[in-house]
Amino acid sequence: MKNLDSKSHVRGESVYLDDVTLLQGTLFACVYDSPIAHGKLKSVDISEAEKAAGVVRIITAKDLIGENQIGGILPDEPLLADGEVHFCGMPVAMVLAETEEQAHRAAKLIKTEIEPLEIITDAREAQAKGELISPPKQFKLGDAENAFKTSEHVFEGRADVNGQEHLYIETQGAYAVPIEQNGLKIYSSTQGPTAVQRAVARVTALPMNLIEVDVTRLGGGFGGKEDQANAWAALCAVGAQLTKRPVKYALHRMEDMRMTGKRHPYSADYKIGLDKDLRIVAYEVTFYQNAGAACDLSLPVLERTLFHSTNSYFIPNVSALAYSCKTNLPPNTAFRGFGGPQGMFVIESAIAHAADKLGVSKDEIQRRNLIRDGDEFPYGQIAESEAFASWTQADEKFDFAKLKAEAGEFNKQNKFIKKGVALQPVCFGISFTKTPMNQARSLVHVYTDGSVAVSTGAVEMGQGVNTKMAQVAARIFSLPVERVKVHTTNTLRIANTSPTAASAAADLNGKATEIACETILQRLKEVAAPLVEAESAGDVSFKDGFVFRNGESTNLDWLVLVNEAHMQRVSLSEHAHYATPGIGFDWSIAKGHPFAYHVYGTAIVGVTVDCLRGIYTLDYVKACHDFGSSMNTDVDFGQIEGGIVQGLGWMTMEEIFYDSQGKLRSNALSTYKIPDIYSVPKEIEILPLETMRENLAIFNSKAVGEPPLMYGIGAYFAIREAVKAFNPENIPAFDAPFTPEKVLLNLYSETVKKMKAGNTV
Ligand code: MTE
Ligand code: LUZ
Ligand code: MOS
Repeated sequence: MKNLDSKSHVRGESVYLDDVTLLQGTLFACVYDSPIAHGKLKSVDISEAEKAAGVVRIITAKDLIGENQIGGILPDEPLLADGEVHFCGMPVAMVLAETEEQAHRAAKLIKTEIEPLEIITDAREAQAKGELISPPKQFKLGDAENAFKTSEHVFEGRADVNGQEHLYIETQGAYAVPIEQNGLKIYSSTQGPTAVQRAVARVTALPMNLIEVDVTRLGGGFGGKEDQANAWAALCAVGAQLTKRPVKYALHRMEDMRMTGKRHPYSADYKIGLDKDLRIVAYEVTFYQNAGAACDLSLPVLERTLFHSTNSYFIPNVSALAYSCKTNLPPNTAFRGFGGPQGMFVIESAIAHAADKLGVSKDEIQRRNLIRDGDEFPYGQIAESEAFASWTQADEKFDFAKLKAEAGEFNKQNKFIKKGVALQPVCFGISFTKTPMNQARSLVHVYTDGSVAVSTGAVEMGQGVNTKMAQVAARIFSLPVERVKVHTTNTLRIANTSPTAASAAADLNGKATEIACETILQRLKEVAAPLVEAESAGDVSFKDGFVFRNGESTNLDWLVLVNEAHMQRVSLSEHAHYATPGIGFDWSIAKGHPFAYHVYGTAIVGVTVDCLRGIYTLDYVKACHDFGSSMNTDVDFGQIEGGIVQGLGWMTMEEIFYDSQGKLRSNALSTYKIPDIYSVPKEIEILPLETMRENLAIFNSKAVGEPPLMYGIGAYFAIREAVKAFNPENIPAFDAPFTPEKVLLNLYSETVKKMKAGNTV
């Protein structure tokens, strides 16, 4: 089963925001954003810009009819700066002009007077100064403090992990069109149509029922459009409201990189205690999350860092504390993994630290501590663990000992080229950690020609969710998938949607679609029963477009039956609702059962480091991954490969760099490098985990969007192994990404130290 979008993608026929036909009279927007990271906004001078060719209107905070506020979780994020600027790239004013070029030209003519205030870019500095988004959060299991006292080995250290630019191919953007009664129709490149609808309602003071948000598909979101599509839609909406003309804004790449938030950088202090059998008996960790200048999604991201702070390991005594630190950077946001990867990087660092000091291999400690059935996560949920199964099946298939021995042998033979190998287990919880978000709806129509139209709350962003939705309907109706069309995500058809996020879109919307289709099918069975002389609807079933009675085929086909139902005035439409059962979390005690299930897997990552130049190649990623039972192996393998490569990029070459003034220096594709076809692993091999366990996934097909990204963490530790193999005196600090520059400095860290001390070497 191919991704249904593949043909129209290749032909360039798929419709993205920029393909929406523009109406006559459309204006184009361009934002003037703050050149200063923190300061008092003394004045905004738009006089020159107003006179520029094609300019129709310039909008600042004071023009807004509604509230100047787009903060979804905390009201701390003005749409347009008012009185103060909090980060470089913060929108201050918006130019509306007849053409895009004119809007951009005029924006350059805006002048501001900003009285500088102290700029903080570092999370630890923010925490020390009391600049927090909200009070810290904590998870506790057992008694870590006491457990350290009796631990055989205790190690303490620090780990740092940088952010990541989403670099969706399609940049952020929106198109707002005025409709009747001062309403607005918004086309938005968003993962959260309802979030956009709410933000637009707030800044325009319109009721939500006058705002229609429509999403065709995204050229990638990766979390970057879970919340941060709101600003651009809100700006277009305000422009359309004030000018009564349609307004379009699609950001240029450098605007997008400069003005939008990214994955959160974290710094952490850890303390790990082991017994004589290498069992981790205690773990204490403090996270400093760099939230940027506003909350955005930082708090739920921080929570997921806590949820995944022990990754796939069972540790009986845990104390994890997390600070969301307010800095003068663009507000950081959701990014595939949602804080989980950062939490996992820190426990992996702690384990690597212990392994270094104890002279054992890191995977020995990893393996001995894998979580098992019945073990408790620090947040109270009891594991139904596939950690050990995925580890063993991966080992049987890929032979860890052999791969490690080969690398060791190679390293003996080669002085300046070294290989490194690392194992990376992953455990990721599926469900929004905020329980009420785990709901979805689906609207299914069967038309009288027998074709089927499906609308759900899921947004297609390349992950193939539309294909999966079509498969659900086709499977329940037993029709060819070509008879089903999945339509745009639209707030008039599906209201109050959760964003397409948390890897849960296929499960939540798929289950709603399943319910809607089953309901229609039940009605059809009741219509069919007398027609095929069945005793009851229960004796009727469907296969390949025909009605079956007690398992035997009849002449009654789908088309005739559908029309018969319509003649009998039986509804051929259904709007169904699904809410994940059995989940919940009590923040007052930080315990509960937040996840419908976990996804597990184990990867082995191999790299080769050129120890003269510091450059490396990623040789292979081999993983045993828990799909449950995949409903679309093409799509799911694509998700795994994409997730792995994105994780590798985060851990190796992608380096976001803000200077001390809070200016983004890695602000273009010339200075920010993501994996290309030459840098991806030569080999990615995925083995589906064999398991018969039931789960809450749609058709038992487990969520696949985010978990594979975390296999990428293995690359960091594989490179580290190679660096140590070159010179065992080099003990690299835990500081991701491991860029070639950092590798080089680490390979020669002793030399660098001597040079710094003024010695000749
Ligand atoms: N795959 C593609 N091609 N493009 C994307 O933007 N986003 C990822 C993942 N895979 C993304 C992707 C993220 S962050 C999430 S949460 C999931 O897809 C969301 O989709 P799902 O819930 O349908 O898995
Ligand atoms: N978004 C969100 C997410 O709002 N809550 C979550 O728990 C989550 N998890 C992963 C990715 N996005
Ligand atoms: Mo994904 S970070 O949940 O959009």
